[in-house]
Amino acid sequence: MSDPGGAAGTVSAEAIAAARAALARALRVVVFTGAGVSAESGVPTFRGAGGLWKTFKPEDLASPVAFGRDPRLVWEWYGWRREMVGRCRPNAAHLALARWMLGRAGVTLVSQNVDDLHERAAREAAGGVEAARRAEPVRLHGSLFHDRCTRCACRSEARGALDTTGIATLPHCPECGGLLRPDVVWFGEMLPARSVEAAFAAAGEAEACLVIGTTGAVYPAAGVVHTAKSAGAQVVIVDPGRTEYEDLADVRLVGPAGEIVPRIVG
Ligand code: BJW
Ligand code: ZN
Repeated sequence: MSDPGGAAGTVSAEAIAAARAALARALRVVVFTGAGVSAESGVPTFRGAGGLWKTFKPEDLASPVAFGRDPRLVWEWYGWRREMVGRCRPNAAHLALARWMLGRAGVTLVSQNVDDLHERAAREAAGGVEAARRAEPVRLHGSLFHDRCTRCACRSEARGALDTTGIATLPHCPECGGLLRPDVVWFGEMLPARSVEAAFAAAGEAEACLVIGTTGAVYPAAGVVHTAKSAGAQVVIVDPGRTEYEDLADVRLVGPAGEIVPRIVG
């Protein structure tokens, strides 16, 4: 493995050039993002210092069992996150990726994020909903801003402020009256089949794989990068910390996404 840029805290011009060259050479690119791409927008990551899972246990708040036991508590937590993330804005990394995808063919963005910041960046960069489509991500873990019915499974955009005073005030399905839940993927749940298919198909065809801000610890999503590597893709990692992909990386850019991503796709 050649590892230009691997030394912690340094991003050499050589490493940036290597990443740019790998992306420019590739006819097909898969970009795989995690919570770290949104860290500079103010969205907390999950693991590591300040991560959500340091303060909150997923089994208490982000699991089907927790929701069955106390939907009000789970909705309270998701209400708090919706408000916090709703105030955040796409950062330089989201925007650079969106502009890049609007300007070139052959890029599939696959995201584990539920914060909708890639979608908002796409709309901002494209100037409209329709034009934004080609810069939208394949979402593997759902969206904080969508609901799903626990009875009929229909999906809807979250509307209005949440009232978590009691079960009756929680959001209910406009179609069947069933209790709604956040449309995110909790541990032990299946990922949306079409998204998984699209993500792994893109990874299997990719000549370059750009990985931004994920520890690569959560499966099956993390397998996107392994699939791309097995298919012969050059793997470029942008992350200030260590990830599960150290052995796969052809180029490591150790630093924050908001600084590095615009330099490699701008
Ligand atoms: C920066 C930065 C800056 C900081 N710039 N970077 C195989 C082996 C072992 C276990 C399993 C397995 N296959 C499946 C499992 C079980 C499980 C799993 O993977 N567990 C592992 C943790 C061990 N997977 C599942 O349960 C999945 N479902 C499934 O497998 O279904 C099939 C099945 C069903 C039934 C029975 C058995 C199998 C579902 C996983 C759902 C994950 N859900 C969450 C929550 C979403 C909802 C919500 O937000 O409330 O998704 S968990 C959380 O982790 C979230 C994320 O999308 C996901 C990944 O986290 P991510 O993005 O990597 O964040 P961090 O915090 O880990 O990393 C941040 C990175 O950013 C770090 O590297 C920083 O350094 C970096 N960073 N600042 C750039 N400025
Ligand atoms: Zn319903």
